[in-house]
Amino acid sequence: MNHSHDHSHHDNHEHPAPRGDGRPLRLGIGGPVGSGKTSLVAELCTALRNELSVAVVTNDIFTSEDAEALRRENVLPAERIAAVETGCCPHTAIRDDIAANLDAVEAIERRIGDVELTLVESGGDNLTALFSQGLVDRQIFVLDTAGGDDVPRKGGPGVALADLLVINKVDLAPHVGADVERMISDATERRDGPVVATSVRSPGGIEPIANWVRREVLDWTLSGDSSPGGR
Ligand SMILES: Nc1nc2c(ncn2[C@@H]2O[C@H](COP(=O)(O)OP(=O)(O)OP(=O)(O)O)[C@@H](O)[C@H]2O)c(=O)[nH]1
Ligand SMILES: [Mg+2]
Repeated sequence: MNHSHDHSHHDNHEHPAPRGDGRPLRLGIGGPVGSGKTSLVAELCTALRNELSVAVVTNDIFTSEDAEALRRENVLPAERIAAVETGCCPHTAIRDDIAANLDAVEAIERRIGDVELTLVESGGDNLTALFSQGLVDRQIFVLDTAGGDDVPRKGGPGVALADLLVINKVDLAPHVGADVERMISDATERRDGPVVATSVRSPGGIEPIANWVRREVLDWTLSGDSSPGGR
């Protein structure tokens, strides 16, 4: 683990109330099926749990598999992980009909009380799935290096508009003949925001993402910005 702090876990200790008017930063994690969203959430929780109070809401169509995987991995105390079974297209549940997700987010934030960062993992979908700004304040879009190195060039709202674009599984590039440099330059051409190419499951691979999240949480709490989509 890479954190510099060495506090005990959140299940044992009280946290100072968040600053600003208190609502946690809600961060959506979207991207195609299997690109590494749950892995990113798991590694992010592990990297940040000793410095921030974190909660997670996962989306699956018919099951709560992702939430169960996160609980099995012990990335957070079980009560900090909730599942929404959307029963419909994943993009609908995060973009158009967000009530179930918003309920789950508000319920877990209320129950835990001191949450500073709420992660919402979207069900795996296609390149068009973007979160509603009524549900999350910031969003990360996760692409799979092994999913084809022409994907960033094809663009789409996730690639263009997410606050952070992650090109994940670069460790697989040599095995699938993917040109990571080209993926980065194609992606950079299609967006204004940052691009990170990494392998979240490799040692230290989550750190560039964790650093971006740390800055976003700090900005959020300092500005007290709790307006939907305030950026
Ligand atoms: N080689 C490699 N494999 C990875 C990496 N990140 C995730 N994986 C693997 O990719 C597979 C899918 O990862 P998940 O994290 O479940 O992906 P997901 O986007 O949550 O999948 P859905 O929720 O089903 O859409 C798993 O076998 C992971 O272990 C990585 O950085 N490198
Ligand atoms: Mg998942």
